[in-house]
Amino acid sequence: MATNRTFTMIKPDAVAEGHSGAILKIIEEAGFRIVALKMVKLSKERAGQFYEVHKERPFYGSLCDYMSSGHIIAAILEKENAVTDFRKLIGATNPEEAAEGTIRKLYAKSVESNAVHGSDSDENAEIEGNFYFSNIEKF
Ligand code: 3AN
Repeated sequence: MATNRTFTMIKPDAVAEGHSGAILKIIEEAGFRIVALKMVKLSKERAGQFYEVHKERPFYGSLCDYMSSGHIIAAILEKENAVTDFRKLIGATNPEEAAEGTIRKLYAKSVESNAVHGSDSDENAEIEGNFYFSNIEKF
């Protein structure tokens, strides 16, 4: 069953360069309601846990270094069709392939430093939300 929720992170370089406000504005203007939000700095180990599914991929070590290199903003978002609509709003993983007007087209620098994360399924949205927020049902 669709939960109408997704999970996002604004990644370290986008936060450090001061794009958080602009990115959150795009998200809200696209009709997403922010139901939980916090700024955190992950340890490399914690970043590794979040991206555990990618641990066999060649970019895993570099991804964990990058995601623990500075503060990130984690948020749970609500909207009908949240997962699918948010993936459309952020654009392709590789910014060179991201559609005009998408968050990654605007702010991503590379396939790794791609500005934002968006869950790829309802199931992962719940798992990822629970990674950062406890008792997410209450939000
Ligand atoms: P998405 O975030 O679009 O769902 P995934 O789940 O395939 O993409 O990858 C998770 C994260 O791993 C990406 N957001 C990106 O930061 C990094 N990543 C993915 N593919 C590569 C790659 N080929 N080289 C370096 N980093 C990558």
